[in-house]
Amino acid sequence: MLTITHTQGRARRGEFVTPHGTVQTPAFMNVATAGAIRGAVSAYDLKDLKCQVQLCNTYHLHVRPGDDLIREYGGLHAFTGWDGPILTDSGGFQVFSLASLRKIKEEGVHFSSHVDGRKIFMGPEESMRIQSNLGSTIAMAFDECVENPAAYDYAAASCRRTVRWLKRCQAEMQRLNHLPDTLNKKQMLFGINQGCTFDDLRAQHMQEIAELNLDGYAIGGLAVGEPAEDMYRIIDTVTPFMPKDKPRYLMGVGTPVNILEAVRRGVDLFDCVMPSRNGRHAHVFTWEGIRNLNNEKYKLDHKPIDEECDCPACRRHSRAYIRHLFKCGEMLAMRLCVMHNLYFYNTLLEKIRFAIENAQFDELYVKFAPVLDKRI
Ligand code: PRF
Ligand code: ZN
Repeated sequence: MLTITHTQGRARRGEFVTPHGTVQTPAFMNVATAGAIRGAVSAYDLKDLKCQVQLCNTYHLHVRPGDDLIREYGGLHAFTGWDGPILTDSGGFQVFSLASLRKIKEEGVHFSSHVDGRKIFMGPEESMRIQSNLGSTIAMAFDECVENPAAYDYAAASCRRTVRWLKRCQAEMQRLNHLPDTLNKKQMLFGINQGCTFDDLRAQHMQEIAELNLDGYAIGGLAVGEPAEDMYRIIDTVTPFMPKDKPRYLMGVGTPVNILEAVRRGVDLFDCVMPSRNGRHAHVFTWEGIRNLNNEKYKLDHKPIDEECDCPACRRHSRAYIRHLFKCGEMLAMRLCVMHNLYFYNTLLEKIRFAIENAQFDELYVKFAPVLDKRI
């Protein structure tokens, strides 16, 4: 259940109660694909970075170290040392983006592992069993994320199958949550809307899955190469059919401006590799725009990454020092920039929440939408 405490236009400020704690929404979920945020950031850093939710991956953890091992260990919370909410993505997207020799059938997907080429089968039931072994707070439904651009007929047939898969996910999760030795008997299930860039498919699919009374609803299949305008249009198309009292999650999005645009259209949850991936490449987000710390102009710059930021990196270190660490290939360079970027994203969402509470979201949007994605 999501309790909406404030709204401004279509933007929502809410509280999402989970068995592992309450998430203040809108929220950013921090990507820890294989159980760790890439860039040497540990679970003990997460609270300092204002992280609320960790996102891990069914496919990666199934391939290595194996969900059986994690279950035997005591689940993903014990394994990673994070006791807050964990969302696991179903593998649907990763199977389509990473695995090779893929064969999609009604029962599921046959593919080869990206690690060792081993043949794997994953369908809705397998994905739910793996996520149940991981004991995550929220499991995502097993879907097909169709590549962009797609033919209409293929997209339509894929949508039909994703609905059938979702019903199988729901039945399997209900069965697993009632077994006596299940790790998290209150595991939640989110459905995923698909339909490529076709508005009629998107709307119809969302109406169908909204009837299933799931714990939350995601918009998938976006940020896969389509123009941002298409993404915003599809959000406008599907949100009217999304239940008001359930969280709305835009998967794999995005830049700070994408997030502002989506919140304005009524989205509550986000995840993206951008803060960690960009940080590892010396690209840092600031309230003035995006800097590249490799740039010569920072070589004697005493200022922190962002003058307004009080993250662990900005409290102590200068642009000149971090630039030097990158030049020397020191791991600390990545760690500092990833920490700063995650802090920046979580602070952006905090500012968004505060603005909606105080009916100031329009001002926040006007102030930041023109600058945050710019390179400076
Ligand atoms: N499906 C799943 N995970 C995802 C996506 C999707 O469509 C996306 C799309 N950007 C990111 N992660 N299961
Ligand atoms: Zn900082």
